[in-house]
Amino acid sequence: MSVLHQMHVSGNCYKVRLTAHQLGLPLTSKDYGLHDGSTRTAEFLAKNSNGRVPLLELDDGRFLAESGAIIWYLAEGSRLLPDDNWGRAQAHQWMFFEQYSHEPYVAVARFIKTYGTPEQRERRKGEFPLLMERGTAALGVMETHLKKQDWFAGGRYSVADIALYGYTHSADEGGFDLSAYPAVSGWLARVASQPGHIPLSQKT
Ligand SMILES: N[C@@H](CCC(=O)N[C@@H](CS)C(=O)NCC(=O)O)C(=O)O
Repeated sequence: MSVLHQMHVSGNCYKVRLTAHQLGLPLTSKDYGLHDGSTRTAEFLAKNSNGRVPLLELDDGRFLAESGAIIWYLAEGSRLLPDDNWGRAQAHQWMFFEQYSHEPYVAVARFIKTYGTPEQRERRKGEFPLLMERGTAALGVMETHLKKQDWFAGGRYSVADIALYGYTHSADEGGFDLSAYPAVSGWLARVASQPGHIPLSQKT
């Protein structure tokens, strides 16, 4: 069975658990601490030289890093990938958007505000104006899209929705007010009502 190396509260790791659960793919997990440097040990760096989770360990000993790459790999051949080339290109568009314009702000604000140590919160409080400005911009881009369409790519629920759901649904933990985004809020409810949905708190 594949092993998900993870930090349980991480939205990036949740994307993988959610995808696997919705596709009925068995997964076991190995948990790492948020503040103990356990993804930076020589043993872990031999598995992923980037020192980060999620990291998927396949039965044959191969390792795959990066949440977007992992959920795409798991979803290959399933309903969670759009059918045609244009739909898949749209999925990539939104997954790259998530990694460059959304996650670095929405997820980092959440980490510092809700999961940071008191020392981290104090040391990094100067980052908040930029995190809030850029995170708010990303939520605005999502709102504009979702006013016109129910899903991000291919006309139905896909890995692009899972990638964006990971940190959008928990954006309030970063200090973002989701009530200001009615189309995003409607989409969050649609995602949560998909078959096989699990909350972030659920273990594999
Ligand atoms: N782009 C990566 C980001 C991975 C990432 O930032 N992982 C964090 C947890 S969410 C981590 O492993 N942090 C531990 C560290 O940097 O030492 C992805 O989408 O998987």
